[in-house]
Amino acid sequence: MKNLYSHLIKAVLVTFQSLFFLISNNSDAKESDKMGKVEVLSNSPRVVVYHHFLSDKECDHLIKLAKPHLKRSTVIDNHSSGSVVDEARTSYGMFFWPTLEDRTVHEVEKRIASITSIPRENGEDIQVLKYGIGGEYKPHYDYFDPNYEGGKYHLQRGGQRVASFLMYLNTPEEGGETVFPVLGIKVTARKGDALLFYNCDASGNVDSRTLHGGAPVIKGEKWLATKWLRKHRFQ
Ligand SMILES: O=C(O)CCC(=O)C(=O)O
Repeated sequence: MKNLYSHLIKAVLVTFQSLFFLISNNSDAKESDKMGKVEVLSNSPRVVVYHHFLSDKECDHLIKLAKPHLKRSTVIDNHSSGSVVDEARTSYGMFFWPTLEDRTVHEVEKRIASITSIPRENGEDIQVLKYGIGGEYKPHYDYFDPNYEGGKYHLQRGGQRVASFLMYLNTPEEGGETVFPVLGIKVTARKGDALLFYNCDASGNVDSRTLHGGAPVIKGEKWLATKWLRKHRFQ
C-alpha cells in the first residue's frame, strides 16, 4: 500500500513538472494564442486591424529597448538618396539593428511574417516611434515615387513597399489615431493592436487611396512600431 502511494505521488509530481515545463517553454504559443479579433476596415485597398497582436509585456519591452536610441524622425528626400527632417513628421524614432534585436524582436518579426505571408527578409528593420503632445505625421504615402531620384534609389533596395505593418505600443490618452483621409478611416491607437494595409494592388500598382497619417497627439504620448514590407528581399 505504501509503495502504491509513493508511486502515485511520483506520478502526480512528474505530471506537474511536465505541465510546468510545457507552459514555461511555450511562451511563443501563449502569446499568439491570445491574439484577438481581426477587423477588416477596407477590402480595397485591404486595411486590417489585428487586436492584441502584441502582449503588454512585448509592447513595454520594445519601448524599453528603443528608448535610449531615439532621434528626430526624418522623411525621404525626393531629390537624393538621403532623408531630411521635415515638419510633416514630428516624431522621434529609431530602427532596430541586428545586435540590438533580442528574442522578443525575433518573435515579433516571425509573427509579422506569418500573419502577412511576406518573408522576413523582405521587411525593413522594425522602427519604433515616439510622438509627444502635438506630435504627428501628416498624410503621406509609404510607397516610393519612381519619378523622383529619391524614389528611384529606394526602389533599388528591394522594390516597392507593398504593405505597411503598424503596431501600437501604448494607448495615448487622447489623439494619435492613424487616419486614411481618402478612405474615411480612423484607427484608434490601442496598446497591442496592429494595423496592416497594402500600398499596392495585386498587380503591384501603387494605390493612392492609401494616403494616411498619424493624427496629432492631444494628451499623453504615443509609441508605435512600424515595419515596411518590400516586394523583394530588402538590402
Ligand atoms: O503614426 C501613425 O499612426 C502613422 C505612422 C505612419 O504613417 C508611418 O510610419 O508611415
